[in-house]
Amino acid sequence: MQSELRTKLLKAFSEANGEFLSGQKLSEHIGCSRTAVWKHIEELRKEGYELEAVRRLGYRITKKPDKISENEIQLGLKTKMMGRHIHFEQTVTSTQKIAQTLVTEGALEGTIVVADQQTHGRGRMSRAWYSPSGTGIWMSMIIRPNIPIQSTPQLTLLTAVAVVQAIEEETSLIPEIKWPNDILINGKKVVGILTEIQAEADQVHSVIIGPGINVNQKLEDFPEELQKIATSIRIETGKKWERSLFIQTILLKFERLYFLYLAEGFRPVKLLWESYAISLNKDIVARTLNGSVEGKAIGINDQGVLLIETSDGSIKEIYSADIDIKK
Ligand code: BT5
Repeated sequence: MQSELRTKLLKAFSEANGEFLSGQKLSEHIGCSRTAVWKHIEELRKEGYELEAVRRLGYRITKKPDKISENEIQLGLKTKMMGRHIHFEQTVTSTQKIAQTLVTEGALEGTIVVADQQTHGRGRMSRAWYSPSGTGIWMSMIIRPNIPIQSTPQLTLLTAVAVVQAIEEETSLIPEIKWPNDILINGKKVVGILTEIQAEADQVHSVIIGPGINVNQKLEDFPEELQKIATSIRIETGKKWERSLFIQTILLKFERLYFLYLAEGFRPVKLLWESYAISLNKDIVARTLNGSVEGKAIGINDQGVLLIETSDGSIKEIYSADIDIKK
C-alpha cells in the first residue's frame, strides 16, 4: 500500500510537469489525508528528492535523486513498447543473464532489465565489463524481430545510433561510433553494446541488446587499466546526470529507430550510423578471431558488415572484430 501511494504521488508530480500541486489536490488524487501526503513528501526528501513548498500553491519537485528504480524509469516514459515492462534489481551478475531467463519465460517484446550494479558485467567474447554501483546504466532490452540471423548485427548498429542520439539530446557532447559497438567521446569509450540472440534454424526468436553506459563515474573511479581508454558523461561534461532520464531518452530513441527499421529496413538506420561513424574512410586494423586485416574501412554493407579495402584492392567483409584506427 505504502509503495502504491508513493507511485501515485510521483505520478501526480510527473504529470504536473514542474507546476505546483496543492496538498489538497494531492490528498484527493491519492486518496489519503493531507497529513499522510506531508509524511510521504518528507520521505521523498530523505531519499534525495528536492521539493519546493510554497504557501497556497503547494509542492513541486525541483530535483530527483540519481536513483534508478522501476518507478523512476516509468514516470514520464514516452514510449509505446520499450520499457513498458521493467525488471529492476539493485545488484545482479549480468543484466544479459537475467534477460535470458526472462526470454525463456516468455517476456514480452520491449521488456528491459536494469541494475544499479553488475558483479559480472559482460563484454564481447567473455570479456569483463566494469559496472560499479551508483554510476552507470547497465541495461538489457528484449526484442523479438522477425528477421534472419545474418541481419542481427544491424541491431547493434541501430542501438549505437539510438544511444548517440540520446546523449546528444541530453548533453552538448558529440559522441562518435567505432564499429561495431563502441561509442567514444574525445577518443575514449563511454558506451559498449553487447548483442546476443536466441535463434532456431535461420530464424531469430529474440534478441537481447545490452548497452553499458558510463554516466557518473569520475576518472579515479575507474580501475587503472581503464583510465586511459574509458570515460563517462560526467568526466566529459563536468557534472552529474540523472540516469533514469537518460534511460527514458535511450528507450524512446531506440523505439523510434526500431519501428522505422521494421517498416523500412536497415537503409535509413545505415545512413544515420554512417553519419556518426569515426572508423569510416580511415586506415584501420581489424583484429578478428582468425587474424588481422589491414586496410581502409570503406563502409558497411546492408547487413551491417564492415567492408575493408586491402592494399591489393580486394574487399574483405568483417563480421566481428576489434578495430584500431591508424593515426
Ligand atoms: C563491450 O564489449 O563493449 C560490450 C559491453 C556491454 C556491457 C553491457 S552492461 C549491460 C549489459 N549486461 C552485461 O553483462 N553486458 C551488457 P567489448 O567490445 O568486448 O569491450 C570490453 C572491453 O571494454 C574490456 O575488455 C575493457 O577493456 C573495456 N571496458 C570494460 N569496462 C568498461 C567500462 N565500464 N567503460 C569503458 N570500457 C570498459
